[in-house]
Amino acid sequence: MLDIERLREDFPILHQRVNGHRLVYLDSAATTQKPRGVIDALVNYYETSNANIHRGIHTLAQRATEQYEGTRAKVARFIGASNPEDVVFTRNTTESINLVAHSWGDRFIGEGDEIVISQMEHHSNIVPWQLLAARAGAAVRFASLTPDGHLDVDSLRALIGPRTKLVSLMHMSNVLGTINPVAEFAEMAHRAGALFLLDAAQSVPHLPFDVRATGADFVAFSAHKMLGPTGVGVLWAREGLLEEMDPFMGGGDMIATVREEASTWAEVPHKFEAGTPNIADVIALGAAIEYLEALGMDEVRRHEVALTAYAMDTLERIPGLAIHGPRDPEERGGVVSFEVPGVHPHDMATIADGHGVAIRAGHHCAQLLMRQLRVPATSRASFSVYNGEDDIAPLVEAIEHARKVFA
Ligand code: C6P
Repeated sequence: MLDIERLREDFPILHQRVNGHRLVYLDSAATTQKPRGVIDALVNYYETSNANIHRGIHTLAQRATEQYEGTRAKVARFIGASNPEDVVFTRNTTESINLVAHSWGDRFIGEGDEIVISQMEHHSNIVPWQLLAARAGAAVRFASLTPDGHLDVDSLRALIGPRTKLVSLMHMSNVLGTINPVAEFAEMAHRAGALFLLDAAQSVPHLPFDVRATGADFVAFSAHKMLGPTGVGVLWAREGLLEEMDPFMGGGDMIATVREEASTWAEVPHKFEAGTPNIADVIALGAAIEYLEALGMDEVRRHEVALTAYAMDTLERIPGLAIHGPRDPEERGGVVSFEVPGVHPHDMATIADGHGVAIRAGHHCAQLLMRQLRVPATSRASFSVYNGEDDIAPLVEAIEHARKVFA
């Protein structure tokens, strides 16, 4: 069992009062807080090792390169990938997906081809495909949802056919919490000869993740949602795929030779990392991974399932309150989107802030899903390792306060 009291000691930001109350941070699906080890890794890098990588012969450059490439190996280990060379560092999940849309999509998607996604997706797994479809004369198809917040498997199956070149779906919904049976979806894509991209922005940080078990060809996620710094994303690709793809951006570090007539590319993954990368933050992602590994991802998942179950049981006792997404906490992650009758989510979040409780309100970059739910926005509480049952009572107090104000 996670020792939450002790664990909170590792997160300096949590030791403050907001609007006169203990800070209760329930917005980890947007971005997580950072443990001391991650902050120290950033400071330590700048104090002891700051240098550009892959270029210098001097000691600092070698040290920085070793630490940067060391994180690539840690990422591979964390997601069960056998080759660190299949891991590309980007800025975030959004950039990882855009990289695939350009470097793979512009080469392999053509007129009349189809890309299958779902109405559950985050905008970063919708818009890059719409842009690609417009460039290529292809079409984007949308699988629908069931009333209880699952992806409708029959609708997905019906959409996947001979024209399908790519199926791109999220692993865990940032609004409903739904965990999709992605291995099944990957198999459906592969049977049709299509590739499968997995948006793992909300899953890699919260559950034991084995890239082989997902069946995915591409996996995208962000460091800042897994206790790491902002400005670093990951794209993993099945062995051999990166070699077949064109570069995303051109510049330093991604070339083998540059001639007036033409240039040639560096080996993967460097072919996809043009220019000086976000060295310090990549190194600090390594510290975040070590922190999560020390906790144990099985423990992290167990903790979040128990906390989600407790939060749902408690919130459901509030008259009229409705929770979106699957009822079974085992089928979802630590994300609880809810409606308080008569209270707009933005008012709910403002009142919660007055109680020191940070929740998110809005469409959560999922406007297609909002339309399916027939709401303009939701209030959302989302959890990470530092949240405990004692964070739920302040949320309930804030909801009760909002109900009185808007009664
Ligand atoms: N969701 C949320 O509050 P970036 O911004 O590129 O790091 O991650 C994008 C992204 C992609 N997929 C899913 C499933 C996500 O949840 C997110 C980010 C945040 O829900 C910010 S909108």
